[in-house]
Amino acid sequence: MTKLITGATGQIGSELLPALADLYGADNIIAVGHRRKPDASLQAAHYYSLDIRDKAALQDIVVKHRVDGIFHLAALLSAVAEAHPQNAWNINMNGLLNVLETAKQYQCSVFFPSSIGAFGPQTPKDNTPQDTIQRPNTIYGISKVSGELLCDYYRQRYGVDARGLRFPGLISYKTPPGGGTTDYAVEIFAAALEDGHYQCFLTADTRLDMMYMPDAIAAIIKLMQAEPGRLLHANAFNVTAMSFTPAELAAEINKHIPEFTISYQIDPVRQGIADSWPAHIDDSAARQEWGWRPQYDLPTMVGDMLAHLRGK
Ligand code: AKB
Repeated sequence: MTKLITGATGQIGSELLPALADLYGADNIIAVGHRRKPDASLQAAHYYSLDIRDKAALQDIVVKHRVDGIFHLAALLSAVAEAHPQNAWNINMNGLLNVLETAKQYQCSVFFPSSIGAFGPQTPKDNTPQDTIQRPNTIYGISKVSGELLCDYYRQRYGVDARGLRFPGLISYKTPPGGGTTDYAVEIFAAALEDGHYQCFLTADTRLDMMYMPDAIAAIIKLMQAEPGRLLHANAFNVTAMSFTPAELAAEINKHIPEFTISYQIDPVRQGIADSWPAHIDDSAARQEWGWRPQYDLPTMVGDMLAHLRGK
């Protein structure tokens, strides 16, 4: 079994890579990145610098290494996508199309990360159902809901085993996210430790779903290993682990760093994006169909983040 990861040096990729290397052996993992080269700790036996829009180059790698599974993580996040809508559409959609075409041609499974961004202002904000209205008003959200539909299409029309999750904001200490709306929930930790203060770009009461990275990695692996017969949805599963506001996160950090303070200077673009997203999604389909169960809640995540960042 050989697995290829696109976006391998990004926030999710840099932690999924060693997890897959443990599972399948480092020699059976192909890391594909664009901007950064993975460091030695990422255990990439095979690394290729590749623009995901280059289908021929992707297919050469898949054929050369007899890849049978593609974890397609390369994409622009919500805030950077809003700044460059054409690029976002081009990279997010044409990248996924190339991956699905390659999977169809060479019989690979596909993992595709969707997002809470695939919902929109008309979606119910609380206990957002698995199957509900999706009319996002951001280019990121439009690319994510289109990606979900494209995965469904390749599954139904060509039998491609395309599976996916709708991730909330992901919190991690190894690799920073790049250009997301939920990035505040990562930036706040380094700021708390280094400066004792964080200036947040969302309002104190903006409630969004979040997840700690170890749970996100476990979810990807568990979904991809799930018995296909158990999956009624297969693709675009709601998953969450906690839901909090910047004020609540700051209060939790205060339990460890009493002198830490937070202030608010709102970025209208990111606030507009956040306001269009749900506050708390219902992930019961993932729990029922493939046994999703997160390990970390707000207090355990904050304790673990601070311990790692302090080098404990
Ligand atoms: C972003 O903020 O863009 C991402 C996401 C929730 O999809 N973290």
